[in-house]
Amino acid sequence: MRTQVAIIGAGPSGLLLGQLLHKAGIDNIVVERQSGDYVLSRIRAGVLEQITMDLLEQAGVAQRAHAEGLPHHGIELLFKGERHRIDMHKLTGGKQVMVYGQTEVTRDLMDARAAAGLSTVYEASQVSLHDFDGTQPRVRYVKDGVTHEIECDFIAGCDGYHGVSRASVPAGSIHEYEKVYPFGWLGVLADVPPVSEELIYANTSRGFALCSMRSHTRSRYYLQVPSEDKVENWTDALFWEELARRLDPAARERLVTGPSLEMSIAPLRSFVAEPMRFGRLFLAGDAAHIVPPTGAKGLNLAASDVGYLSGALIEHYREHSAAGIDHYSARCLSRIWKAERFSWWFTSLMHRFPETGEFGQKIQEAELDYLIHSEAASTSLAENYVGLPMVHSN
Ligand code: RFL
Ligand code: PHB
Repeated sequence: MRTQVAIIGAGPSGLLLGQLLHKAGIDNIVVERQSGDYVLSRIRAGVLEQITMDLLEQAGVAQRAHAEGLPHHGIELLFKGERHRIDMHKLTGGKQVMVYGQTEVTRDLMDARAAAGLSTVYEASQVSLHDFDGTQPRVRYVKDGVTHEIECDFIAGCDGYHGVSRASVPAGSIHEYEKVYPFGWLGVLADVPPVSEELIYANTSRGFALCSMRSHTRSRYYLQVPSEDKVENWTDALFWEELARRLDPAARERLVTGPSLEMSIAPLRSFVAEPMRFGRLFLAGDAAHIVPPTGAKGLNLAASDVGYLSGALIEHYREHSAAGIDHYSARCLSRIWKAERFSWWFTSLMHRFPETGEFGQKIQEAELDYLIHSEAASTSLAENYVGLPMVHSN
């Protein structure tokens, strides 16, 4: 088999890259370890930046996100028992985010890929990457007991944090930066109306809570839990009881509970691997970096990486120029580190840290008080939350 770009991973970064390349007439094959249904069963991100929406549009898959997504102009910060609104729309000169689930983004991309008749190999095992330091890279995998090989010009490693792509790079060629937080997020998805029109980020003495949504009838809620906690320790009743305790009285009153459709715990981590290009192998999305979900940046960074990568590959094929390829890693990392900083800062501001005690809580409350009363500080939060621009020069 031969293709121009072999893409490892059918998560949002792999599928979006495939679609952007296809639109530009660049041939690609996606190789995914799991089944399509498994990929769609993972409940993850919910907030899309305008830049992500623009890329979905460029890929020709934004219709349903526009029709069914919920544009949000602000978020609410809850601390010391009261909610305060950050008007992102006003503070950023008219920007907004779109609340639309990652599962739906993935479904739209899968449908578009199938409709265009592009090849995707699901349930591929023993995926391995070869010769990306030369001019003729290859990807090998086993499907139904048979070994296959793809010859290609480039490999895009879009296979997430636990994927094979980053692991294929010689240890001496890559530098990894990591911070692990002493807590995780327990998430529940339920078919109940959201407690509020906008997302509520809550700092409480019992720990962080987030009220999010997928639609007017489907809610997504999260609770900060210790790293060692297990989902088996929780029931729906315990979850709703603890969430209610972390809300203000008015929200508690409005909270509608119901059976969970999904309950899981996600660990919180900050991670960056540098560089993101190794000869003819490019890393993109969670394969190269992880942010704690507090800033809602993971999927958005995956999209902007793929925006840069598709641009670079299009430049290579159309203009025979290596400029985009040569600048790929630096361009991505400049945006990634700013999102890493924002996600770390917002996580540090909103969560209970075991080691900081009452003093830490007082400092957080002082910063939150400053944040809601200072236009400079709330503008900084707003401009990061809606997403910093993609810069194309170096
Ligand atoms: P993914 O989604 O992990 O997809 C990688 C794909 O690669 C496959 N794979 C392999 N395929 C072939 N061979 C191998 N050896 C392979 N190894 C793995 C996997 O099966 C998978 O299908 O990475 P991608 O595409 O880079 O996308 C990244 C996003 O999924 C991630 O950043 C976001 O979900 C993060 N995130 C959020 N991001 C936002 O922008 N806004 C949010 O509101 C937001 N909320 C969240 C989040 C992540 C969460 N969790 C569970 C970590 C909330 C949560 C709770
Ligand atoms: C979500 O809806 O899953 C979500 C929203 C905002 C975040 C993280 C997750 O910051």
